[in-house]
Amino acid sequence: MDKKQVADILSEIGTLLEVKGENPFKCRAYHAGARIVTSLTQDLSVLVTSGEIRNIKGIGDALSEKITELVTTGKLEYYEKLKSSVPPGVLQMLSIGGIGPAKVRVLSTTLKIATLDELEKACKEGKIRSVEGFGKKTEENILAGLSALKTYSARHLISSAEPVAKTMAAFVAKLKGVSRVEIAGSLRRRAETIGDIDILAVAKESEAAAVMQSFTSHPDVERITAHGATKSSVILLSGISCDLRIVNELEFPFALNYFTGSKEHNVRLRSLAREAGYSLNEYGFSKIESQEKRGASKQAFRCKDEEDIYRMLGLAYVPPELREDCGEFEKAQEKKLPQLVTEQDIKGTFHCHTTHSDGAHSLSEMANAARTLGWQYLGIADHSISASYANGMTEQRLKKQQKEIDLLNQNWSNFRILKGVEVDILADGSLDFSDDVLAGCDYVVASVHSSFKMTEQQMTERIVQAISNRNVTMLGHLSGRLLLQRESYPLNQEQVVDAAAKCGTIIEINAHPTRLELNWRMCRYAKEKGVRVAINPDAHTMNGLKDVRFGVGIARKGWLTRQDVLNSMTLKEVQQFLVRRKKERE
Ligand code: DGT
Ligand code: CA
Ligand code: CA
Ligand code: ZN
Repeated sequence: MDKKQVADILSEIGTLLEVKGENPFKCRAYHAGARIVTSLTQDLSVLVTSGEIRNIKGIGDALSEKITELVTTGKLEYYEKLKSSVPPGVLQMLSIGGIGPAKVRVLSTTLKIATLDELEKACKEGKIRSVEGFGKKTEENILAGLSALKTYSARHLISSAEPVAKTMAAFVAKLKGVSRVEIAGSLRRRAETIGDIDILAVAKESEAAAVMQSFTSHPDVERITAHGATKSSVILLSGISCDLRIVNELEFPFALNYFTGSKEHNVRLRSLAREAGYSLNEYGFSKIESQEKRGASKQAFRCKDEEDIYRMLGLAYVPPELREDCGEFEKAQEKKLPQLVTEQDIKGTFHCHTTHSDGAHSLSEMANAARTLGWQYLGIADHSISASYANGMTEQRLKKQQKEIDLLNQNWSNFRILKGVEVDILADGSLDFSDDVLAGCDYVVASVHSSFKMTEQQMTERIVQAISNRNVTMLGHLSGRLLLQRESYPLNQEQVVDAAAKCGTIIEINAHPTRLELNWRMCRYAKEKGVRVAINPDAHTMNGLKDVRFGVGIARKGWLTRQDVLNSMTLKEVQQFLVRRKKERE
């Protein structure tokens, strides 16, 4: 378990204790412990093994024991027990924006509210406002929070859905009689968020029932919502639903194509098939005979894979990411689909954090993790001074970091840490570091982190002004949206892209699974305007570097090729590019 995971659990314990009405000092100790763990510069497992964790200021015996158990076993009995002592409905109430643990406690004790439905009812009946310390405003906040929860909890981040899908698919693949397994649906199309997981398997007919039985009795299954011979659906403990469909070998390509979707793509593909005199569905492909004879004397065509299906219709193979009925059919007809960027094209990245601001790992830890991924460079862009919540650096601290980078860079001949910084775009569009300091960096990422409440025009002008600064190399997370949490601030994204095109500014695809923007639709607009993108994980941990792959998914979904993506340059090319760009903007 890494620092972040440990810190999250400690702070959850603090919250649970608050809900249970425990001594406030005890609650605060856990929240404080979480903050201390996050900001530790040393390796947590070393501190635990050596027992030094006990001597850290603010971490007493109770906390150090719990941290030790978490780090060594990956679990904590105290936490599991505490969690199970709070009714599930009350836990859910904590995930609503608009009420904190203290209020949840009051509602569950005075009004005996134990589920979200009861909470909604109490709000609508105006019962909440009668409780001391609550008002009409709180009622409205709770209702708004509930409605957001409903919209959002129906979908999942790709980072939560993907590992679950892989586990279930690997489980099915090992079952007797199963010869093929593929994850289909929105996950295969690399959508921004995932409704449910769709798994498709080829199994011997004689084993299909047993396969379904094993699938529905997997230990991660919380509830079975459908159990059939060819299709079953379950809700997993993680809250994500998962469908399994079993087909035979011949049906597989058609089923894979159908269940990959999107629905809109399927509809178009079927109608193209129909125009060509074929009938296409999830089981096969056949020549349309006369209306009455359909089904009876179907002449079925074999397709060995999805490529075959597209070929039969005179189309180039359409990669799953492009199957959104957004122009892919026209290009596939002309055989002019782009050669999409791949994970193997990625040679490094640009927007990562270290312990110099709010990252969990040191410069050298991050660099070594990047080298392990086979990268040639790692761009570090820690926060600037205004990001005080994120331990933003002063100009002096940035200079100190750069010296440290110079020293580290002497260690390698084929790898470099690039010296970047993530500067805050202030409300008036200016940046919080001086031009001199920015000019001393290899590159500069500029991002909005505060003052979201502006009109669309103000926000657009603010960002356009920032990226027009000649020291700014790239724009960070364009719209500020957080998937399943927060909408974008009002912004005319096209205008910003137009401005970026004019000054040659790069726009990042922030690959953090909660951001994933430039969104894929805007990627296409950016490409049209000649704006290059950089795929940035915004990593705060070594593991976070791997998020780049989600960004590659978005880039592919946005029709981008390796030429459109800065990270596909080699170290040498990137260094030359950055120097040249500086000269051009002088
Ligand atoms: P999701 O789960 O909301 O993230 O999105 P999908 O695309 O995975 O949708 P899902 O799980 O409902 O269905 C999987 C695929 O099955 C979908 O992408 C296309 C196909 N499909 C489902 N329902 C229909 C339909 O009514 N018509 C057609 N043509 N295809 C459908
Ligand atoms: Ca799905
Ligand atoms: Ca589904
Ligand atoms: Zn960042």
